[in-house]
Formats: sequence, C-alpha cells, structure tokens
Amino acid sequence: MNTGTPPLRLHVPEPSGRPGHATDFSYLHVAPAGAARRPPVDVSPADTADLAFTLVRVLDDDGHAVGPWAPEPDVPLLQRGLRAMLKTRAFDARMLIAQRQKKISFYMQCLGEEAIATAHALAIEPGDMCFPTYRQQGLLLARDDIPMVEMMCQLMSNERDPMRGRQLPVMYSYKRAGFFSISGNLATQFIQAVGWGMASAIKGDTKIASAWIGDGSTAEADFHTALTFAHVYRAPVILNVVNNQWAISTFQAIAGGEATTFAARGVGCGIASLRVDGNDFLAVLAASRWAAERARRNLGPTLIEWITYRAGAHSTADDPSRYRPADDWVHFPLGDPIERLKRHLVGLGAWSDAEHDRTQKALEAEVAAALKQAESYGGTLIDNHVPPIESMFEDVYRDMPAHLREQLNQARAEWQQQRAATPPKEG
Ligand SMILES: Cc1ncc(C[n+]2csc(CCOP(=O)(O)OP(=O)(O)O)c2C)c(N)n1
Ligand SMILES: [Mg+2]
Repeated sequence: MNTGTPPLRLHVPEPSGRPGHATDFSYLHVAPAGAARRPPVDVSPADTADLAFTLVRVLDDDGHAVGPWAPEPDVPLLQRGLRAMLKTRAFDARMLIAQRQKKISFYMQCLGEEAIATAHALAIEPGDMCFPTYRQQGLLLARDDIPMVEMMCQLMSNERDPMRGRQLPVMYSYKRAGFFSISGNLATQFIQAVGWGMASAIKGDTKIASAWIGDGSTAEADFHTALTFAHVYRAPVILNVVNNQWAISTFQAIAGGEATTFAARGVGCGIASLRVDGNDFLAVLAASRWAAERARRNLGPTLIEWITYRAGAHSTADDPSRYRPADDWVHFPLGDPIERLKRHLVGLGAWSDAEHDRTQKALEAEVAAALKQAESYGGTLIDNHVPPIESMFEDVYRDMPAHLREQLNQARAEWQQQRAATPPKEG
C-alpha cells in the first residue's frame, strides 16, 4: 500500500577521500591555535562540553606558543621531546626495513602520531601505569628506561626476548616502565586501566592509570563500560582516544565520528573531556598534565580525543593506497608533529637545522647499532630460534598444577616424536 511515506533507509558514512580523489579535510573542524579556553582542573564535567567540540591547540602556523594552554617555557624538556619523536621515527623506519628484509615477521609504525605518546610520557610520573595499544611505542622510547635492543629482541622473538616468544612482535610488556602488556584484543585496555586506577584508589596509593584506544575501537562495548565505571567511581584515570582518522581501511565516521566527536562521548557520560591537536607537542603536554592533575587530586577521569593522522600503513600487512589518497598526509591540516616542534624551538633560538640533522643522524646510527646487536642474538626468522617447549607452561603459576605438568609431558613427548620423524635440514 502506498501511503506516500518514502521507504526507510540507512545512512552509511563515506570517507571524504578515496584513491584518486583528494580528501576534503573540512570535516575536521580545526580551531585556530590559542582559541580554546583552559578551565580550572576542578571544572565540572558538564562545563567541558564546548571543549569536546573545539580543538585545543598551542602552536600556531608560525611555531609560536599561544593561548591559555601554552605550558611554562621549558627548553630542555622540549628538546628532549623533539629528540624522543625523532628517535621514535628512526626506530619505526628501521624496523619497517627489517620486516621487509625478513628479519622480523611483522611491524606497526606510529608515523605522524609521535607527539601523542612521547609528550604524554613526559607529562605523567614514574609508577603511573599506561595500558597502551600497539601504536604507543613512543611511551617507551621517550623515557629512555628501556634499551632499544631489548625491544628489538622482542620483535625478533630471539633468545633475549623478554616475552620468550609468547607475544606477537610489538606487543611489549614493561611493568618497570609503567607499560602494561599489550593485548591484541582492542578496547580491553580501557576497562583494565579503569580497574587498575580503581585498585590504586582502593589501596590509598597515589599512582594513576592512562588508558589507550583508537577511533575504530571505541565502537567496542568495553569502551562504553569503561566510561561508566570511570564516571561512577571517579576513577583516577586518563582516557586517551587516538583519532588517527582510520581503523585499517575503515574511516573514523564508521565508528561514529561523523557530525559529532569522540570527546563528546565523555561529556555524555559525565566525564570532563577535551578534543586536542595531537600533532602539537605543547598541546599534548599541557592537556596530559591537566588530566593527570585531575586524576591525582581525586577530581575524576578525563577523556581526551587526540586528533592526528595515521601517515603510514596500518601494519606491514596493509596497503593504504587501496583505500585512501596516497598524499593525504601532506594535506592533513595539522601537519607533521616533528616539523612543528622543530619550528617552535628554532624560533626560540634553541634549535637549528644543523642540530636537527646531527641529532637525526646520531639517532639513526644508534638504532642501526642496536639492530646489529639484537640480530647477534638470533631470532625466529634469522636462525629458526624456537623457545623451549617448557616456556609455554612456565611463568603463570608459582607451582605448576598437575594438569599442566601432564600436558607439558605430553607436549614434550610429541615434540620429540616429531623431531625424530623430521630429517635435519641440509646446510
Ligand atoms: C576486539 C578486536 N576487534 C578487531 C580487531 C582487529 N583489528 C586490529 S587493529 C584494528 C583497527 C583498529 O583501529 P583503531 O582503533 O582506529 O586503531 P589504529 O590502528 O588506527 O591505531 C582492527 C579492527 C582486534 N584486534 N580486536
Ligand atoms: Mg584509528
């Protein structure tokens, strides 16, 4: 029966750029640097609603630090930050080559997103616990407390791999550096971080948690569950949403970023929220410090949406030229975080092109030397290193329960049988 009412239909968001068609980045709603207000840390969550829709920025196009979020000048810290970003980029570039050379099986870069993890690492305290995803290697590389060689041994699953071959490459775990074991099950980091923060409060401790998630993964139920718990108990946690515009080949609008923001999810849950320029090292530092102070002073959680762009492929198994314009990053309105901090420091007379080149070359040499050392310990793809079968069963229980001992014996017997049946390789 025709009632004159049009048939129902669904809206399926489309990316504003595809291969061969330049991306229209106007959907981002970029505010000018210095325009967003900086409320006191004890602001009520509802009074951050406007900050969830604007963009907190400090560095303007000329590299000047402007507006209420500009942190106190601290040249040595900013030089350290620039070095940390350069180190992260050099590490990523070398590991990508190592994967192509079949020295490691898999790698994930954070190209273009370096400011977020590095500045955040310098804004929180030792003892605080981050629950990162695979794109926050900058948290480890910024603080210099974990040797690069050790990270590379993890990537190679060699005899010095602290994870003893049990984790995928890039899934580091460093309790001593406040870096919780990475899990491939995305969004679990959010509920774990909130739980860890609640436990810290229950114990009467002073350590806070920092949760990490990507734009795409916010569509998981764990994200929403975490926001509810964080709000209800005012958990001492920073809730970081890294909106790098893509979840593998899926545009951020498919996860719900169209006509609203991911920061707005926080406000809706009664959580103070900010939307911040993630390619602006100074803005990341300032917003992270603001959120950390709120958490540490029992003022509650803060959700921060970091706007950035995933400049590289999702992983070494991805080819982004299949689903987005190849030159997108060049046109991304928030630029390159390294170039922006460099410009700022040069403007202050605290950096130069020559110093930049020198630092970059020195870091590349440091990374290359670390790789050489890591390779000397072998690896799955280098010398067919296979960890002993016992390692599958160890390090879980102090005393191995009977059923696991039984399984271990069975596995050993099967392994020996298999080896006896397989002739050794020639050469
Ligand atoms: C629960 C879960 N679902 C799906 C995947 C497969 N997966 C791995 S990475 C990824 C994309 C995640 O995108 P986003 O959250 O935006 O993070 P980004 O990679 O952009 O940093 C997907 C779907 C997974 N690892 N875990
Ligand atoms: Mg993403």
